[in-house]
Amino acid sequence: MTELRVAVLGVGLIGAQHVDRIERRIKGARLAVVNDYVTEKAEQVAAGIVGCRAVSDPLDAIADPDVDAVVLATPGPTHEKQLLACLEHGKPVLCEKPLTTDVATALELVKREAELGRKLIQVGFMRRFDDEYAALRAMIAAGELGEPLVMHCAHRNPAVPQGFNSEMVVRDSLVHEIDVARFMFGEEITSIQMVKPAPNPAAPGGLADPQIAILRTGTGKHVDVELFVTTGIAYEVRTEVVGEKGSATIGLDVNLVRKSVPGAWGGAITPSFKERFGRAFDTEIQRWVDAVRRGPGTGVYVDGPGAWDGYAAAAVCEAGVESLNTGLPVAVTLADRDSIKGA
Ligand code: ISE
Repeated sequence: MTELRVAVLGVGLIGAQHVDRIERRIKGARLAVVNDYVTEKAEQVAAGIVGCRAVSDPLDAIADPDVDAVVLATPGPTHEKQLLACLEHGKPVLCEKPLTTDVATALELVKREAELGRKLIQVGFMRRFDDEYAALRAMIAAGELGEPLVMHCAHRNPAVPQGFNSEMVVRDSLVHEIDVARFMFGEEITSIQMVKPAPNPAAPGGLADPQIAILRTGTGKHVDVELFVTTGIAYEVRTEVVGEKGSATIGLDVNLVRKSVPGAWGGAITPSFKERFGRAFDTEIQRWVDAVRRGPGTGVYVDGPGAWDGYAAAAVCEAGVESLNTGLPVAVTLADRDSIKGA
């Protein structure tokens, strides 16, 4: 295939970053179409890119004959319709999380894609493409930690946008560790409990922060996550896996360690997910573009987490939100994957 012609739908925070990376760093792809619910914003982006047009209706952008593949960075509630349109037109799609905002529609998408017999949907769990996460995964897979048993995670943000509420801590933030736990352990999550400790006095009203998540996997492995999204300090995302033969930690931000101030030492910490995961996003999009270009020969248009992973994460989030309200552990029940041929 010649250069992949990509449509980016949604040019807000993350969509604009994808536009920039496709324009500047990704090989084998170019931007053909952009879309946003604020039409002028899309027009402004398109005006700066040779060969790129703004299309005001997202479904028209997907159907556009000049578009080979789609990046969805639109608000979650619009994903279901847009993903169905991608399947209908046979267009490979990289969809930022969430797959959809409820479990039933997420499962429906899994089934629809399976019926097509082609893997067209990739979900944007970018941490899987980060060098440190990939190294930890490889270490576990090689048996270097023996049987992995426990995972401790911290997910701290300096601040969140206005209107970010307690439920969003589960659906927008914890969702990453849910995917990481499934990725590292290679098992589904079977229960989740959310705990709300004494709140940060600086957190806005309506936001329970910090929160602690306790997850259990199919074979009884334990995962705990501290979520603290109003630290005022930095973007800190750490994961420690403890196994039969030792432990390993990633996300310590240990790059340059400075000892140039008398009586002190230190280094730099990332201010936001853009700096922490920028390279992971580049790798994710490059590998997706490469997979899509190979797709006609392989029938596989993804290289990374797919629709099932998006569905499984949505199911755990749904149970997490229920637990947030009751404080009790909530069981996660997934559909029988083996009964959905091709899922
Ligand atoms: C945001 O949506 C993200 O995906 C970030 O990676 C995460 O750290 C943040 O908490 C979310 O709000």
